Amino acid sequence: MTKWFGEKILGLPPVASVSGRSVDDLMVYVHWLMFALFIGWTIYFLYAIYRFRSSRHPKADYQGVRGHTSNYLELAVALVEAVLLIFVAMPIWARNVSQMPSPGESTVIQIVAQQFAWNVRYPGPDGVFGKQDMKFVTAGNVFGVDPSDPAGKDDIQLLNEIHVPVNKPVLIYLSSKDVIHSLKIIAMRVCQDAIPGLRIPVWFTPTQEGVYQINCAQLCGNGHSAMSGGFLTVESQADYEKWLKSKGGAAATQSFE
Ligand SMILES: [Cu+2]
Repeated sequence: MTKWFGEKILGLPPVASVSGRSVDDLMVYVHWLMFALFIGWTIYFLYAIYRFRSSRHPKADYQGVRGHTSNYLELAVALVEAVLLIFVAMPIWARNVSQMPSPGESTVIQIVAQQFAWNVRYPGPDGVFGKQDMKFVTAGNVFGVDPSDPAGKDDIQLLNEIHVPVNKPVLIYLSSKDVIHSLKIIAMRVCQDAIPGLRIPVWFTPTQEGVYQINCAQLCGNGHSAMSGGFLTVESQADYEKWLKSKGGAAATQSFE
């Protein structure tokens, strides 16, 4: 019922991650509450038009309402809102920030946003990211990779292109090179600000293969809309490995040396 309401009535976009369903559930609950309020207010509006019509009340009553029903109704609405916030919204958030998957069981990716693209970095075949330091950051080395660290030699750096295997947690370390951007992948129900100087972890577990658009959810400059040129491809483990291998070859030409 919740799923049907979300998809058919609210028109929520397809969800393709494990935690995405609970985000949709919350949106559906909030809309149910709003629907109940809409019905309630409409009934009250029509009742007030009829009850206080001018033929029955030629002179205004300056004292107004005397009962406490409206107070109780207000209180009931606030109570439902509190329940949604404390027992639905907060647990979703708590799960997302406190139950991060370990890097060992995840596809680990670094992303540095910039005006107006997404820099993506994989640890390469050895599974280890090369050392990074602010002092190495240049226009061509946005991740500040230490050129002397052998672990960084096979790292793969890409633009606007993320591939991940399906049904495995994806752990992204997100940052920004210039201004505040926001990594938004609607199908994964993920949205996280990318802030210069901070490395913020964000994670999701994709459940459906496909190609999903990435958006920037902060108005970051005049080319802001170009950041929707980023795509997330969710594929089988075999396809992912094949893709990674093909990029591994290309990585040599993108070496920072
Ligand atoms: Cu942006």
